[in-house]
Amino acid sequence: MSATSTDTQATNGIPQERRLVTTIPGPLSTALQARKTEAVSNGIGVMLPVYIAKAGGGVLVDVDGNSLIDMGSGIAVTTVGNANPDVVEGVARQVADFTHTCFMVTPYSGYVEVCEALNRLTPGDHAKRSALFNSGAEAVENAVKIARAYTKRPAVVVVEHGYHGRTNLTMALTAKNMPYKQSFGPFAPEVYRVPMSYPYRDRGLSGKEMAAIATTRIEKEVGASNVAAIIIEPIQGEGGFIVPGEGYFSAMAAFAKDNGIVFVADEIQSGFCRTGDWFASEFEQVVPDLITTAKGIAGGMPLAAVTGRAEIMDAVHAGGLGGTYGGNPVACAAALGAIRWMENADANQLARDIEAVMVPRLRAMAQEFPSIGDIRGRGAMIAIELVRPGSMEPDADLAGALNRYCHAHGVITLTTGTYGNVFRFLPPLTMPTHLLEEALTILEQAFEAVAAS
Ligand code: PLZ
Repeated sequence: MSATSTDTQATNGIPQERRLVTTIPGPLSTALQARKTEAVSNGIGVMLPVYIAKAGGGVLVDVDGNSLIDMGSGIAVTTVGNANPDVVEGVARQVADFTHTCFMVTPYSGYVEVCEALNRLTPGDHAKRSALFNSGAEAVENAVKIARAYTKRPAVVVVEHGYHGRTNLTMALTAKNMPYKQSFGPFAPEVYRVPMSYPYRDRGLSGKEMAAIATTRIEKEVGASNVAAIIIEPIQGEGGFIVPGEGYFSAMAAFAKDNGIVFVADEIQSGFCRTGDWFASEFEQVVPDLITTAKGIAGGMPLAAVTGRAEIMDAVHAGGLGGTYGGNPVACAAALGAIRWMENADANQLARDIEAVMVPRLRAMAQEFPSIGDIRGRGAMIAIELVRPGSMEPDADLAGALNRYCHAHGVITLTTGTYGNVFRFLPPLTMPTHLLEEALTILEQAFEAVAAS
């Protein structure tokens, strides 16, 4: 079968099955992990030491020949599937033509085309500009630089449970200490954190009420006229897939607008059809001033962007933004392939289809297992929050035990959240339904096994 851009499975020729031929991890992975310990800094942790040889559709195949169901997409990156044919074709063509010139020295069309696509696809029909970088953290840092240059103000406001990266400024913007910030301070100044709307834990306060608390804090403790930017993830990623209560995100955007503050939506995890919309901001019809993207933009090649209002993006002096590799031509070709695939395959519908399978199954599980305190998310960004039954006390141990069971049984799952008690699902949109169902069955068995032990 030839791969085409309407091939919604994009299997990379790999049988779409869960198949274990060794224990997990197998002997070849175990040997590689021993070499990793000798060669790689201990600071680089590995969640599941299964070394991957090939991937596509809904599976990862390891060096021992095990085929595992991928419910993580490398943390929301391979949304279009691993080795997606449109990405592979674009990369192969570009890498054979030229690999680098540095856009700031002698430019090339791919960079411009990616910026045109971003300007077209992001919310709002105002004049926009984009700038390309290598990683999500770099995009967020640059959004702050741009907002400060435009407003000539120092302060940056972020919210509880927020995650924005691991560089010095983005560590300051990130809420959680372990493992992201511990031992790495002092952090960048002029960063202020205000409450997030977290419906499961806000004791009945609505999204609008939480926004009122947050904006009052900004006014009283920072002074709105000192704030360059408010940065919020429309659905939080590392914070625990927290979906703010209705009205929170739009009220924060309105407050920014009223006070001349640049409203930045960090869509690095939630963007590019992950939630069933091109960008999760669209759900509340919010048009951010700036939007940061990465991850799903380029099917696994390192690329990130800041996109936003032309007058804000152009407030920076020429040469003020950049970097050697930002918008590398091979990464741009990958992005153009990924975006083309998302448009042709109706990726938003694929994400909604995944939600339609997952949420009813998870609801049924919650009936049986009272440790599922909350089910939340949208599209192919769904999570369950685990608590001690009869309470709201976070149960990170249970999340860990379920994770180990799923891994041992050939399903790649991820935990997340400030309290480490959120079990999250980020399948590629190329996940076949039968594998999605099978992954949920393994999760069900994990609950049963942990309950029995
Ligand atoms: N903003 C919303 O989700 C990256 C981090 C994994 P980079 N999230 C995964 C880890 O443990 O490092 C992320 C994000 C949001 C920014 C970032 C940062 O993106 O490409 O990892 O720098």
